[in-house]
Amino acid sequence: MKNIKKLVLLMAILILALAACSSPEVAEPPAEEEPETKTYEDMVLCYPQLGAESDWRTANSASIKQEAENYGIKQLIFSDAQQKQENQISAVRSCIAQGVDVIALPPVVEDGWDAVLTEAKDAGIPVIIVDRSVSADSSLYDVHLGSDMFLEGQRAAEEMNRLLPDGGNIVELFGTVGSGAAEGRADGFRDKLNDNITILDSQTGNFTRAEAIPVTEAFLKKYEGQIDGMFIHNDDMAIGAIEALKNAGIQPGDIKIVSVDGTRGGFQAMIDGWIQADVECNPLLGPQVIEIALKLMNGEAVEPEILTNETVYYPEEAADLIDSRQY
Ligand code: GZL
Repeated sequence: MKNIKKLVLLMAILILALAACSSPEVAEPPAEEEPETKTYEDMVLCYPQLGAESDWRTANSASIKQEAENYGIKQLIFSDAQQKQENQISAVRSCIAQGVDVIALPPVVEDGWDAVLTEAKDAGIPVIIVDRSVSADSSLYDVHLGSDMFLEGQRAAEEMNRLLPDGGNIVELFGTVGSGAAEGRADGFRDKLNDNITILDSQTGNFTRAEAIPVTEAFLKKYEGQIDGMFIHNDDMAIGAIEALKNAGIQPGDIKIVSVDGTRGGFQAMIDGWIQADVECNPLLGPQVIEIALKLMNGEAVEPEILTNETVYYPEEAADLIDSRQY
């Protein structure tokens, strides 16, 4: 009898074990579909360029166009706003309407971007602020990639202090009024300028050669014989100023010039003895813009502020370096 009970118990355990093993697989819930990783070939990039006012800008535009080709992006929507903010804003709105993947905006001035940046944000389009900065809240864009303009101004002042160790009078050729580049350089310059150097006057030449000529002529007339140095916010205006200095019979080095950008034209002016120091401002931002854009397309984290490492160039090295300059 006992053996029968043992057999029945054993058979019951066996049946239960088989039942557990043979239970139908419980279908796993389908894994959430991972979004496909975007590639450069998917990218439609909007670059509403501010203008074509300088050799720096020309090099910046060329860098964006060349790298868009090198990386093989699907489409670059490039436009030239001729230094007018309203044209840039219209170009950004057109890109939003086209549903581009990323907008890379090089703002002509700092203010006036909140509305259109909000529209891009509401449309879910990431924005990279390129080169100059904006005053809009950083929540309205994803990244700022460019130069530290305040530091560039500080470096320019340190060079002017070195060039005028006993002090003196200078004038300033200001870039585009309200632009992050000009305002930052001017503030940084004043932050480090020695007290024994006086800024007699500051007028805008709007970053162009043509507009720098009459401004310099007016300086020479108003402050005849008083000007020891000039702080000029970019090489294009410096080249315009030099033309006016030549026409006034002034010789290279009579007035100490500190300029910004480090373009080939600036290097030539250093070789010719007109510019005594050229603070670098690098326009070749194409690779970084496109690489950052792809990260934003794929929702990857990107540093909110990416500043370019820059230096100062001097006449002593200009002749050796000029042939290797990329802009
Ligand atoms: C600076 C850039 C400035 C250059 C000028 O990053 O915005 O604009 O210094 C250019 O040459 O016109």
